[in-house]
Amino acid sequence: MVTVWGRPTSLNTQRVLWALADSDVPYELILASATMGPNGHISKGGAAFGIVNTPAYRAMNPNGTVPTIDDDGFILWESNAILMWLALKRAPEVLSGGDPRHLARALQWMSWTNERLEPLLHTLVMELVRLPEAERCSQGREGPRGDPRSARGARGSSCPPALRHRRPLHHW
Ligand SMILES: N[C@@H](CCC(=O)N[C@@H](CS)C(=O)NCC(=O)O)C(=O)O
Repeated sequence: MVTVWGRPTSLNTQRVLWALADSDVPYELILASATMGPNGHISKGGAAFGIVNTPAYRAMNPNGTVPTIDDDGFILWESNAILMWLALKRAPEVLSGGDPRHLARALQWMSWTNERLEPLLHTLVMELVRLPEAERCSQGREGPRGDPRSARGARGSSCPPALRHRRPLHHW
């Protein structure tokens, strides 16, 4: 049995749950988050699932992020590392076809998304969905209202990196 701490609205949790389901590995999901709860993001006034700031959780995952897994006593965090673990240990035939080239190719794209794609996606979700409008960089917190890319020069350091400079979003 694998125990997963996470939340269903987390992309990083979802990829782990997806791999477990595809591999028919029995698992238990414990809802955990500092930012989301049963009624959505805490910025909307709801309570978070919690757990991630407890000493017991921090002892497993000092980042306080989700997901974290416990696989028969083996604790692991970082979703892509968890996927590698599952592919190597739990379901090599299903998740890699037993071919190291498939694993290497998967690692290539997972590294690319970590490095290049997800920081920008995070910025978009925060700016377009989660932050109250008054707190968005695109709404004048650090510059003129409207498209953040229309601002002249560099933005303040509290804006996400992707919004700090006039840099087209497709420039990855
Ligand atoms: N690189 C990490 C990112 C972990 C992460 O930032 N997870 C987000 C959810 S997608 C999180 O913990 N958010 C804060 C929270 O929900 O408390 C991974 O792939 O596991």
